[in-house]
Amino acid sequence: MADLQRLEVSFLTSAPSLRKCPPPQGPEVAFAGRSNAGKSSVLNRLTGSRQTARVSKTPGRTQLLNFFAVREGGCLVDLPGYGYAKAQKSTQAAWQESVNEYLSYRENLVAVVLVMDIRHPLQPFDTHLLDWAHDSGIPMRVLLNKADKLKHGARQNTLRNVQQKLAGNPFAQVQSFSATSGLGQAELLETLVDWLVGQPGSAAD
Ligand SMILES: Nc1nc2c(ncn2[C@@H]2O[C@H](COP(=O)(O)OP(=O)(O)OP(=O)(O)O)[C@@H](O)[C@H]2O)c(=O)[nH]1
Ligand SMILES: [Mg+2]
Repeated sequence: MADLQRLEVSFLTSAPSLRKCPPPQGPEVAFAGRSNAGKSSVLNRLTGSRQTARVSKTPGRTQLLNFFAVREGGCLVDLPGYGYAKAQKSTQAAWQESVNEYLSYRENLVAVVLVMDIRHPLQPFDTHLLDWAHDSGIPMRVLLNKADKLKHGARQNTLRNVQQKLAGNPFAQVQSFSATSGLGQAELLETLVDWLVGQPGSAAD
């Protein structure tokens, strides 16, 4: 398990709301973040398949909560992006409501991967989610995704800045990532496996 290269997942179901989510089975890790930050691309990178989750150049691609069962145990959930301005206001409100509800009440949610574009870190939605995770004691891995878009120095500067800003939150860890190049993949995989398989009541017990 230590040198796992990718996660084997199978699509389970899509849900428009918390009520329609599948019955909890094992620990769940959700991928949250602003629209277009690369949540679905990160998932595809982790599974080694471009087909796991739908990716688009147009923000607002993921409009439902998409559940993927992980072979080793537990589930990954691709959430609709926050702040997609072009969606109809009513549609956007419905997605955000379903995401908020899911994050607040999903009983088997054990951790969140917060995906940000490294060029635009810590937008209002991100800090809101980080505050919520801090208050709820939910572990969070912050990904500075699209790191391939920055040179090494700029990447390191952003990483340091974000680390400093989150220094007071013991539940949040930050890392650089690139869904395109695979940078940071091994580090993230190790954490995910820990969350999914290292939990009481999961397949490893
Ligand atoms: N260069 C680069 N582009 C990326 C990376 N990750 C994602 N992208 C691109 O960013 C765009 C949005 O990616 P998605 O994975 O669909 O983003 P999302 O966060 O799932 O978006 P929503 O479903 O709208 O919330 C696509 O054009 C991706 O190819 C990355 O690490 N590097
Ligand atoms: Mg998506």
